[in-house]
Amino acid sequence: MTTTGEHTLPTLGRDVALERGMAGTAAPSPGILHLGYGNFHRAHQAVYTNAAVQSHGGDWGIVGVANSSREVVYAVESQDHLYTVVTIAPERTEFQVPRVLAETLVAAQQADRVVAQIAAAEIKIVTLTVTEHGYTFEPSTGGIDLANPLVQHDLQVVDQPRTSIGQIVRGLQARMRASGAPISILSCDNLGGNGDRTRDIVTDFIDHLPGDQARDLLTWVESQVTFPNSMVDRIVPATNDAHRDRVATMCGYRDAVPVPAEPFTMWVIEDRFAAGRPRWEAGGAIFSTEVDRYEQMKLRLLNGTHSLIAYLGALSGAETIPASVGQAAVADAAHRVLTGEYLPSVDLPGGVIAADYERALFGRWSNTALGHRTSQVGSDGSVKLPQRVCTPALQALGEGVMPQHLALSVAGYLACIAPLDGFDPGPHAHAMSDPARPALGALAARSTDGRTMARAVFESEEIFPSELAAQGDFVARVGEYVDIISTAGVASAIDEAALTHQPTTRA
Ligand code: CS2
Repeated sequence: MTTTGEHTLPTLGRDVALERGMAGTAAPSPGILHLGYGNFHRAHQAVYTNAAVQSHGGDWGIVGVANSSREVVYAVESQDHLYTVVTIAPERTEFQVPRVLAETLVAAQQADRVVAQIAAAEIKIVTLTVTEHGYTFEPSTGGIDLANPLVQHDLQVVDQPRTSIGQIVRGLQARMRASGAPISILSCDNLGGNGDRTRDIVTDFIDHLPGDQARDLLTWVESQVTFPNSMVDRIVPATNDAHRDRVATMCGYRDAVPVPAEPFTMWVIEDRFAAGRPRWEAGGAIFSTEVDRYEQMKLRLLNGTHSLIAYLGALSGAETIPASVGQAAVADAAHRVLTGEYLPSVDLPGGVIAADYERALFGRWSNTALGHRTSQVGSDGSVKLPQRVCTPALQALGEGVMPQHLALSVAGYLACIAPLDGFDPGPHAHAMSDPARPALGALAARSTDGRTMARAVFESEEIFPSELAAQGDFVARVGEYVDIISTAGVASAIDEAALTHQPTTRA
């Protein structure tokens, strides 16, 4: 019991659920293991799985595996595996309690249990939201990152794998030896061709296993494991006290870990499941053979433009995405990058009309009630931006057009994460986390101006692939924008991009 103001509120759990007449409070037996148990999964896949189980039944309970943080896991455990999804539209808020979480684990402490669960025949699908850098891949080859010490650990040591890919492979190895039952690995991260990419990283990891471990395992994986591609979409901010208070006030119970989310939600999946799947259609999932088109559209038009809005916003003092896109100049830059530089590189799925999709995106980004922070979208740019920017930039450059706003996006990122000496990008940029911060900071400290710094960043090939580094004019333009941002301010850089903007034509 917790006391808020005059009221003593119960904490969410089985008793509260029963009292409120929530049908079937017990989760079904586990059929899915999810790696990366965080807010996105809890407001997306868990909600679809809940809808599937509520309307069609099935043993599709979820084993939620957090990577290293115990915080959410402890909280949901103490709430009988229940939590609230708070759907926030500007004009209304809705609450839902999914009942599909069967068990929770923390990989950093229970990796053997994770492996054992992946090996267990009742688990039929392993799903992942481990974010881009959780795939431990080497950007230039797309294969496993052999320079990563955790990967090396997992290749050499069988027990307690420390990377998600290591846990999957050790789980598959044990499964092959135990039942040999087929299974699917379903990536739900914002990576182009996420299923194919996961398969390539997994098989490359297996290839590098010492001794003769690879041979039988590769053949078994090829015949018994599928890696469907999927496109996931729902804006899910981080939880804060305002969300907890809203649940307390509106629902009459305390939930330490509610998940805020926008009303829009979309999941497009390739229907290639080796051992069955929940009827996710019940939650609105679309099974399609055009997943690649949906992915490309979402990754570039939504995520790519989102990055620009985040960096320009943070640099102009905007704490949230709606505050950023509420500035006319940022909205104009976002329209230009979306229609002029991203859209020409996208093959839209059948039936999608670009103008409608764009209008819907601006509506979603303008959801002020959601409070999605620029620092959240701007975090991890070193692994997000290459997925978003490279192909469209190379396409435009191939046609002799300088993609001004793609260069501005990269410059905005560099100015936020690795500011030149004497430039303060402000609190929202400081709040962005990025694994490349130390390395980029060192490059910035050695650079006298933006052009030198951009050259050093691209030459290092730590973030962007060599094809883009070879585009000298693009690299120089990124550097010029860094200089304009650092000396004249972000508003001048936005003006400069608008003045020089030339849309790419369709290839
Ligand atoms: C965002 C995404 O943080 C980011 O990079 O662009 O998390 C975005 O909100 C989701 O992909 C929406 O589906």
